[in-house]
Amino acid sequence: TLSLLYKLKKLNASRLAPVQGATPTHNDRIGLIRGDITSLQVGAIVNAANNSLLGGGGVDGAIHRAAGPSLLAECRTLNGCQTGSSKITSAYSLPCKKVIHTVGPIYDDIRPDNSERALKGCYTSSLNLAVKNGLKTIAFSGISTGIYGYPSLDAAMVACETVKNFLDRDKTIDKVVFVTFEEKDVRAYNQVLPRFFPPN
Ligand code: AR6
Repeated sequence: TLSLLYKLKKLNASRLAPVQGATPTHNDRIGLIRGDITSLQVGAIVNAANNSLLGGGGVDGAIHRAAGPSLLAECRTLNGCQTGSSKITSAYSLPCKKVIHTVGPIYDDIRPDNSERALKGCYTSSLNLAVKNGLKTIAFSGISTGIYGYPSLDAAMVACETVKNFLDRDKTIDKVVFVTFEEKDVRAYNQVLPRFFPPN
């Protein structure tokens, strides 16, 4: 019976998931995947950028490489972006429709409240841009959890809480996918997700 339940659950998850290019799990409105965000055929992928919006390492570098040089050309016209805010561009060679560039905080362990406020701003401003642009599915990279040093568990709490508050009020977004890359972030999301979103 257990294995049958498991198979049914998997079948159900794949039927409900509107995201191509990965197998998101969790429930019908929330996905968690470990993998390459550049391969997702979603409405928008969210890039962990810096204030210049002119590219960098980590996921930012991967997104610019996969999108091609036209992305950088468009980013040059945007005059940067403030920490905790987001800007949207075309996706060029990427399979998603748009790229939302958000600037996470460099984690400040003396003033963690400031970091938290900025990180919340990243999630809220990105979701607002998705809604404004009529995008139904959005995939977030682990903003600030790489080079910017935000502790994974704290960042996952902020991500889940902010997304939950948003989705409770918004009815236009079909699915939010959290994309993890490193094991530490997979563990953090597996711990935090069920506290905010009931699994299917
Ligand atoms: N593909 C997918 N995810 C990745 C990749 C990749 N190739 N590399 C890292 N991650 P980070 P930040 C995950 O460092 O901490 C850039 O230089 C990583 O495991 O990319 O916000 C920008 O230009 C982590 O979960 O971004 C900024 O200067 C998440 O992506 C600065 O880094 C974010 O890690 C931003 O730092």
